[in-house]
Amino acid sequence: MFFRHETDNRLRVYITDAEKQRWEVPYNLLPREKPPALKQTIGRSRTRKDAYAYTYTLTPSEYAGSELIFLYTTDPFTFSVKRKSNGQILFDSRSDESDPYSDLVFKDQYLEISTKLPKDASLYGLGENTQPHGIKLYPNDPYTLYTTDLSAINLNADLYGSHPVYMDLRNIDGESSTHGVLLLNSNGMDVFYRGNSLTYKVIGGVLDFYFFSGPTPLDVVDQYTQLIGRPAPMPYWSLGFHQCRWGYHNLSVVEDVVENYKKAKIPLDVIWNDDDHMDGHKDFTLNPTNYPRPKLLEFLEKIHGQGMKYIVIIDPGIGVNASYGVYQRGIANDVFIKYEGKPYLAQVWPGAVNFPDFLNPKTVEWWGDEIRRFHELVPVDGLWIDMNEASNFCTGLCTIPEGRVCPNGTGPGWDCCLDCKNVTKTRWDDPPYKINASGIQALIGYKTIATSASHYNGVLEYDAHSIYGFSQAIATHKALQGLEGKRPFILSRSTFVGSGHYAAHWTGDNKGTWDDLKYSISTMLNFGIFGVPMVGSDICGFYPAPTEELCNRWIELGAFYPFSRDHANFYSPRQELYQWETVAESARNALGMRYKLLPYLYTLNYEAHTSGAPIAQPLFFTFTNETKCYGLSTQFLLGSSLMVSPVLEEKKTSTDALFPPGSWYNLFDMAQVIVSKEAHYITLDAPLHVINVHLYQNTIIPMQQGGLISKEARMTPFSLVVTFPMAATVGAAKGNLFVDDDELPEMKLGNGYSTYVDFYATVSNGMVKVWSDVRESKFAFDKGWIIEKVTVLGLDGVQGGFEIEVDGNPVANTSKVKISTAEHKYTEKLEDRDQDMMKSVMIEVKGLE
Ligand code: MIG
Repeated sequence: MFFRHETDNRLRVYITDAEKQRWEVPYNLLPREKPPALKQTIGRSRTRKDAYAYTYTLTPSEYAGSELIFLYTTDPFTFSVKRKSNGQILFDSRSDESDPYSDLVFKDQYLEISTKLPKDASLYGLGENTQPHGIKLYPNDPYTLYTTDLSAINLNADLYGSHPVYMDLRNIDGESSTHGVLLLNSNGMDVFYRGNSLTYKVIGGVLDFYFFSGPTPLDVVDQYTQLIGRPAPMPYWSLGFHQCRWGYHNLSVVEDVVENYKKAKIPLDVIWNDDDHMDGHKDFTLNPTNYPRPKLLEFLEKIHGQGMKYIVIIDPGIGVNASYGVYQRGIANDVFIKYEGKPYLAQVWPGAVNFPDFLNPKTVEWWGDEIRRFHELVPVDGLWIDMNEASNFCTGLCTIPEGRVCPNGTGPGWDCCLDCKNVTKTRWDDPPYKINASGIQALIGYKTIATSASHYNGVLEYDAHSIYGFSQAIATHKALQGLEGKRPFILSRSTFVGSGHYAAHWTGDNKGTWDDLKYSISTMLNFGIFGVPMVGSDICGFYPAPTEELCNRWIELGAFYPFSRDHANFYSPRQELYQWETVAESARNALGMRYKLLPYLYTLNYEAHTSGAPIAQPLFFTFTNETKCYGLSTQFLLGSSLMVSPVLEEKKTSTDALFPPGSWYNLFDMAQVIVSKEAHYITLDAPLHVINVHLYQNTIIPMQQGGLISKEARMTPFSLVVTFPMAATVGAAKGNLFVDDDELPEMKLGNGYSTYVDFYATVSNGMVKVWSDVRESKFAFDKGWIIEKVTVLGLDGVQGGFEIEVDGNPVANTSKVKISTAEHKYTEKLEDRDQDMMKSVMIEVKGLE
């Protein structure tokens, strides 16, 4: 056992076998401090047998950091973590008679440890998991972590990613504090949350705990991403809208889709190909008939000229095919995962495949070279890495029967067509403890790489399974960055602790149902906590076919996902947004707003990259003391103050939305305001084309005029929306803006290609002041970016006159400036403040420069 206060807010507790080296998440993939070699055993664990009989006396040793205190006993070994400032026990592995669960067990293939929890703690995290009960962990729901190609429609099961981290929010007498707990371990595990305790049952590795002291949720993600890697900077265009589907049979269809988006005047930045462009499903190839290269290049030149981008899929399985260059070079460089000394044979879309071993430096090099070659063939703007859990159509060991050709090139065929036999069951294939794999206690090698297969340096698939997609994302990121020196965009299905540093994520195969629409919010919010803030779900559902009404509601919500993409299955009918006139209208409305908000979203991306702050956040991130927000999973915030309240039910034209206390301004009309005295639900109108988005008081957000492509929207003049509490006579608001050259790999200040602005506004005595503090103004100045309009919401008593000052200049004296107060839309008297709805006083100052 080793512990260390690594920073003021981070405590590490590391428990391993003192005698034997054990598997750990590789330090080169997830850089962090190495613990010292442990020379002696300091504690022993008790056996289960005497759990009840043992009378516990605690005379712990105690070590205090600046906020987290570590306490332990040696016989038996137990530990606990205490918050210094309020004395709360945050983690407590001590057992007592009332709780028989909490024995520490440390065996070769089975580790178990528990913590007690106060009953009213709210926990979040532990994924990837579709959580029917919402973001807050639900007692006795299973949380199994093991990367699996299991569609997102499976509730409470081990989906594509593994994130053994949770956030624990506690509210005592109205005061809340939050901490985070990471068990850095890549082996399969079941986590049992019972409401008053939590137990980890892990099938290997070490118990490497990190505790983050918070005390706010934003502090926790800041501290967490400081350890695991800050979220990747995203290129500007990736915040635009994306269209994809499986089954764009040829290039003309793709061209047609792009054309139709233009015709329908629906914004579109990125067009995607699933595996339809490939030749026989083989990575890095083009189908010569359906996607002839010269035509594709022509198409790309055209859309690139307009500022649009193109992304294609790749799967990790490399087709075993003697005439396929990628495979030949892979074999020549010995890059594949092995079984009994030979490349492990599996089956995925191309038929027989081998899986690259991304833990092998040679593989990383080869992969980079293949991406470089492909990029010369097709100048893609990003890569989509799918099936990297890894997914295998067969279980066990495959052989290629003489003369058998697996169906390929003709669409889906999930069955294993090769001859597959069970592997000889070693303890790695059939471990003594069975996690709830695939939600059915399947063997852990079920439809994936045999867990007794081996990686570089003798590492077992058993241990490295859940970092496959993570290691692939790292290799892919390295390759893309090396290409043109541009900021990479990668979308990965499988993720692990640290994946957000390299990739975005979508929530996998969902269904076009109202339930799945709702679940998408919880999964998105969870990924923000996991440090993967660029996330979204397949808009309108992956399969089988959405209704028109559902697709309306989905684009209204999906327009506010950080990653906004419509994607559909091979067998689904076409579901591009222009396919229905009503959906097109909802899309123009919702995506129209998204494109006006792009500077705000991009600034949130910068904040995510510098502080881990999720782009989409649960309400409790801002309203930490409002217990009504703790389980809220039907609304969310973009940043800390823009609230999205979607319709999630069929045949509804209104929605009940929770409004934490304060003034909330409808962002679409800027006239309606909701003033909430205490957190309560309000029924909002939401006809088919309406999505409710409200801006909180004391905020300044930057907006632009929008457009059909982010590149154009980006060049339009800026405006600021400033909100004060409704009818405020005194108030202060702030906001910020980050702009840069988004093609640069790094997103930062100080490189000469970026500008950062803090905005401030105050109101007092009829005087409104708006000012900014600009860092590195040259970049924005050279671009000719100006703020031409400031809209101030929430002012009282304009009848009494007011003055406005922008950056120290009284604007009333400038002839260019038009101050419009004519549009005040309040109809009710301001004294009627108890009413939920009032019209706001609005001041617009136009013509600023
Ligand atoms: O076995 O590439 O989740 O988005 O369309 C299915 C085809 C493989 C699964 C992905 C989905 C994608 C599909 N892929």
